[in-house]
Amino acid sequence: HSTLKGTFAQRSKTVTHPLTAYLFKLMDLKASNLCLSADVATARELLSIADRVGPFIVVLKTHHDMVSGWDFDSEFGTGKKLAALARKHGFLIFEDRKFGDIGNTVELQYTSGSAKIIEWAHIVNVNMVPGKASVTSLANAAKKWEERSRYSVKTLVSGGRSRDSNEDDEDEEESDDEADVQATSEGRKGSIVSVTTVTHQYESAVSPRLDKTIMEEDSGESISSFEEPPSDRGLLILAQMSSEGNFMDERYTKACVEAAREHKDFVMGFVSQQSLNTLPEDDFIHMTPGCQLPPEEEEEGTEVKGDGKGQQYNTPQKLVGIAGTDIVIVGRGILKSGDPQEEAERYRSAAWKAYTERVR
Ligand code: S5P
Repeated sequence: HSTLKGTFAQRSKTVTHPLTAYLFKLMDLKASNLCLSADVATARELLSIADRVGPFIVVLKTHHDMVSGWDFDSEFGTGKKLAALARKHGFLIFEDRKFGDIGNTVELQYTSGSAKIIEWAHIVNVNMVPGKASVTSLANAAKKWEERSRYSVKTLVSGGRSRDSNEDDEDEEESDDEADVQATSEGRKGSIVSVTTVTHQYESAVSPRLDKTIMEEDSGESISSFEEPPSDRGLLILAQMSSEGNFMDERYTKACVEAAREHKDFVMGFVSQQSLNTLPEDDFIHMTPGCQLPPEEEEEGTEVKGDGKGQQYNTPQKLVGIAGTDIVIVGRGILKSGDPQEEAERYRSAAWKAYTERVR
């Protein structure tokens, strides 16, 4: 399939989903096709590892429900702090929630509750066992949210230019969009105000104040030059699993691909063990967990064993080079090493080498 030979830069120009296009660009810019599975115990560790490993990755995968001390505050909580780090280093946040219920339930789990996953996670995934309706419902929920969040409501100030009190540092990029919006709508506090400017709520919510806090804790580095991600949300369908004896057979995987093709504006691709692009027009992105490298001192190509709890591992070379996945997802391989930063670089480099050799 052509996507196996296409470079990420090329694919970023032709792919339908704006978030996938952004991600491909990021991968090309950072020379990385690595996702860290940040399976850590506390919110403090999560933010710390995200900041340290951020430069080497393009996606940070979370399981928010295994993290203790997660702060659910919608403005200054863990989700928003992660979002600020995502902007600083240039990566997307993927909440590995594996939604798996009837449409109505998954929609509420995605948008409501304490976690309000849709607010801070660019990407989520679904376990499609209950049927395609779960994908449709998540797609509808995302659409509604995106429509609402594309327009951040500002109070009208004289002269037509408006500002939010906490966005004083914001640069003035929005003027292009201004003409598009001349509506009145419900303001945040329930009052009717004129909408005069458009910003991504997602970005404005990551207030400059918060960015600064994180910057100051760091070495005073300025915010990275990575373009802001689009406000679109994306879904990955869990089409194949890495675990021993899983029940995702070929027929099931095929149904996942069909569902993806039916929702190309929301489904970015798959969590799978291989590339599932088969039709000429398919350009889904694939992320693959169950990835480890043999220890540095051992020779290249050594088999990597599982974790004794059903997890099975393959090397980046095999997953990217042979099976044709785009991004490898690595958790304990990086987290349990003595120097996670150095180890992340070792994985980045190995996965990137497998990619460059594949497209050569
Ligand atoms: O098939 C799968 C799908 C996922 S999302 N197999 C997996 O292991 N995962 C997730 O990837 C799993 O939940 C964990 O967060 C990560 C793998 O972690 P590691 O420590 O084994 O690399």
